Amino acid sequence: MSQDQRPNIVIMYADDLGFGDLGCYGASTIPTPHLDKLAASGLRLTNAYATAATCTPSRYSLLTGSYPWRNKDARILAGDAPLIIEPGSSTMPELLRGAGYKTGIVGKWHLGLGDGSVNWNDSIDRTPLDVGFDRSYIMAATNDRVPCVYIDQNRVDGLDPDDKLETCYDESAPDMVNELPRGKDHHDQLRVMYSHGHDGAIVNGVSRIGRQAGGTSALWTDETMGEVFLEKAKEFTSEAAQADEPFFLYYAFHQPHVPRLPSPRFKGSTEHGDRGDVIAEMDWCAGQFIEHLESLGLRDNTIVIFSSDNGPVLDDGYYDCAESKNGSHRMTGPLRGSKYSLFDGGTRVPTIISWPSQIQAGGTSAALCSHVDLCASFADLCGYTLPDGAALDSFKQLDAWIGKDQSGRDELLLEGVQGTKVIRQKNWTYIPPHPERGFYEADKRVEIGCRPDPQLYNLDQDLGQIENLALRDPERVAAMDDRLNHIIATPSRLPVPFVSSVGP
Ligand code: NG6
Ligand code: CA
Repeated sequence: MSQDQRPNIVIMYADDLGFGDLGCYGASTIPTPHLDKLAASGLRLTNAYATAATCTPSRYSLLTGSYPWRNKDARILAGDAPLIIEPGSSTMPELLRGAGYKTGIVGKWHLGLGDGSVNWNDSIDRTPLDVGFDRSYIMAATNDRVPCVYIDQNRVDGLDPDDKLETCYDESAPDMVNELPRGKDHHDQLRVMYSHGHDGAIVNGVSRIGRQAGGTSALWTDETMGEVFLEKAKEFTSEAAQADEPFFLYYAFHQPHVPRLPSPRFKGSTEHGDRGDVIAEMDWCAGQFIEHLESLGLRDNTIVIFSSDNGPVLDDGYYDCAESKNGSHRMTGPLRGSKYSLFDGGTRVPTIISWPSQIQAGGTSAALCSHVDLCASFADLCGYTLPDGAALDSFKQLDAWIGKDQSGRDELLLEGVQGTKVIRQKNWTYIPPHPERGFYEADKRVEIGCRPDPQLYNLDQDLGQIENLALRDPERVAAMDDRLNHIIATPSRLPVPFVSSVGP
């Protein structure tokens, strides 16, 4: 592709949005007109997967092109956890920057910061700026974890130098100076009660995971978070357009992750309470951003991908009526399982790609796609050669993503919660035996797909993964088990090992 034809690339990534949560994927009671329009302008993928059923592992794979278990630290991270991506490695933003793109991230990060202890009051080391982004406006982890502040480049945005910010994830550590009240001690100060975890620092009337002292000059307000990120995303895009450079933007929404606190504009806009309302809000943000691209004249040659980091969940730690108001809405459409699960509801996510100058409008494709392939696919698009040891599990799959190849991958691996794994080959899914763990939280009935016996499903005939065929097809089980273990042990693009010729 010639220099001046290089498309801009935008990845809009929802947090915990399910396969059935958008109108264009079958939701009839949550209005998502802007994302439906985006799908109508491009291609709707029905067989596309995030690599994991939780956030950090999934986002790690998206940005590095490696399966999450290649890095032992790719687990749901605390807000003060160290950066888990090696600075200077060939991440998606780094390779696009190498190909001349201006790169930006806005929104949820959750891949760690610093190298073990973060001083929030100074310039922060090891941020997105160290792994390929030119511009970064983020929250450190999740909207339910401290620190509840925005980070602009490598500084906490708006922090008064006299208002020292500290965080602590040790429940039993001594009180900190200026510590914010904790949910567990002050139920009277809570607007929404926690159901499990989430009994730490109270910010904006909602208690979070972790403890925070100070930083009150810089606290976020959940209800305006959508607009804050939208404005930053627009600002980045305008700047790139002015500089006349191609750009890559990773626009990582906080919706519909808990706590769900819609802006007044969307409060009460759906029949499903706050979960439905924040999905409608996210849809509006996506629509506003796309209109901005249009106003800059950039829509035709911009690849816009919209997807989600993992499947959906109703109660993820707060009594916010998501369960009681869900009604007949099916967050995962026809799929079994949800966030955390080895079943498809954990990882198969709505995935829309629009690129008006190249992709025919209104299509649907059942090509088997994994988010892990976007790294190698974009490298290919830009003529960038990935070095050995980079993007270990990423394949060039752009043709599948843009609807030119209807089959996509032959196989892929997926990660459930706590490192559990699944292999999908063509229309078959094999879940190896796992120690029985029917529930994720002690008091929470979340089906995560772990059983002590092998499970085999034929998705062509049984999309809902109901009928376990393992006993009827032991040969397929054995072959898929071998293949799963082989891929776990052998990344597709191994680094070249150093062999000393003179011995140890
Ligand atoms: C879990 C949290 C959940 C959510 C999740 C991360 C508890 C009991 N549960 O540990 O609320 O924050 O981590 O979600 O604290 S994710 O989408 O970022 O992976
Ligand atoms: Ca998530």
